[in-house]
Amino acid sequence: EVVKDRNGIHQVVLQNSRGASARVSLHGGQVLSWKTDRGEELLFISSKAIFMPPTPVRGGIPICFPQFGKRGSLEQHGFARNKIWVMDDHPPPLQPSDSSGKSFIDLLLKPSEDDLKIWPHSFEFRLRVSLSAEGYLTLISRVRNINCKPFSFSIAYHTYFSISDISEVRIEGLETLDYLDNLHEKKRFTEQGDALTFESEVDRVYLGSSDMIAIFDHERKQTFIIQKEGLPDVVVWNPWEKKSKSIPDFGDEEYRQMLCVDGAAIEKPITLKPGEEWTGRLELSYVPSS
Ligand code: TA6
Repeated sequence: EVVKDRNGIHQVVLQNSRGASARVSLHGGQVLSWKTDRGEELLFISSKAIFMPPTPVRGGIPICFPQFGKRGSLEQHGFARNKIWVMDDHPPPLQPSDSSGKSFIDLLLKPSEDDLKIWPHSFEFRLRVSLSAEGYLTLISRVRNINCKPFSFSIAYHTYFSISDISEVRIEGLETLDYLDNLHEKKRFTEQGDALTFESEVDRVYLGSSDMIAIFDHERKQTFIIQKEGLPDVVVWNPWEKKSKSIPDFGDEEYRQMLCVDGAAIEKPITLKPGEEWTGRLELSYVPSS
């Protein structure tokens, strides 16, 4: 179902037979909502989010492409999340498992003449967002080099999970990994803990992670499971109180109700030769946990 938001931007609502739903905006190809069959919202959206292109909405799952972070002439986290995507009526076939029993939408982003001026690489970015019968959310990205010289990109699904309180959550699956710490000039450290818990601002890129990460929310008695392919790194970010107060579209205390854990490919950018295509898959699910 296609609806329009308050600024006339098209959003696509996906629904499964049990009443679970997801909402994807053509602005940025950004997932803005993912709800359980009981209508519980699983993603964080800031109460001060700005729904006015080209500003990316604070929350949901912005797609950082063609770069993560700030480097060179591209804006922070690249331009894909600031652009209007289009519905892709002729998506090349995916594996049957990517469609069977799922409600899905295919979106497409191609560079405009202006984009090519700041990032001179002809690409097609096809995004499939799907909701399974169990209510799991899958994002499949396919980036193709359209017969131009080889180019490299980094990518992150900047996922804002809604949590009960930051003191109640722990992440498992990042133990013993190296990470680049954005709070210490991106220096490399090694994770010592047996699970990641939060007492202050965290802004890290964990490197070479396994393909399954779990976020336990003790109060909600629920665990988010992140399963990924082609996305070797994991960004973990909570701005904490001081930083979130300096971000205009972040409410003062909201940092307690969110945690970004992003499937990403950052340390080793992906290089595509002419005609080559890269695929990255992210599946988000949730299970009751004791
Ligand atoms: O999550 C890592 C990070 O780069 C943080 O440093 C912070 O800047 C965050 O992304 C949000 O970036 P944004 O451009 O969406 O405000």
